[in-house]
Amino acid sequence: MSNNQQPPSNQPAPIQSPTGQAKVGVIMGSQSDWQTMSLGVQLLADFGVPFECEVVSAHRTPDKLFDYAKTAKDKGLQVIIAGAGGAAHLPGMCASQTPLPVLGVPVKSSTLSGWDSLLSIVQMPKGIAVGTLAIGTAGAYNAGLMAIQILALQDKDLANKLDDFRQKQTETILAKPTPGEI
Ligand code: RP5
Repeated sequence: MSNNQQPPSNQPAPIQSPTGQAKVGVIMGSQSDWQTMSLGVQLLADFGVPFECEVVSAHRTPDKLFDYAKTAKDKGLQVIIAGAGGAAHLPGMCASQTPLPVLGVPVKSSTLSGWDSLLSIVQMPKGIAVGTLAIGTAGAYNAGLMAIQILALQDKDLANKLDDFRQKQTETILAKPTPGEI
């Protein structure tokens, strides 16, 4: 949220993490990113993946970002999802301070429709990696999905849930092959 602004009336409520040690850390540059980022967080909750979620700004709270990234692995996180818009340096700077995989979500900005966010996040220099997702809500959702896929490599129950998820998704599409059918 920008200074002196109220949160949007359609701002989603905070999402409760499933109990247990947080495995995914979700950070975003502003309260205003929550509208987008909540889609991925909801997916984590739906899959029963414990997460933690926090506003951390690369530019406005740089010390907090460095502290977050440097301590993330030791406190048990396995994947970080970082969403930001505009001059979106959060994912890259986070990746520079942690060995954990960082998934970057370019939030759709009002001025440049997220092109600024996308290019800021995707053009990482060789040697520090950020896995960049699509602009906006699809990217946020898929960041949650990709985090689940990473965790599922070591978690059979989660892998089974993913198989079910994909099967149901396929069936949903196959069930209505006629364009325009509700
Ligand atoms: C970025 O600036 C944030 O990630 C957000 O997408 C954008 C605008 O932030 P606010 O002005 O809404 O706080 O740092």
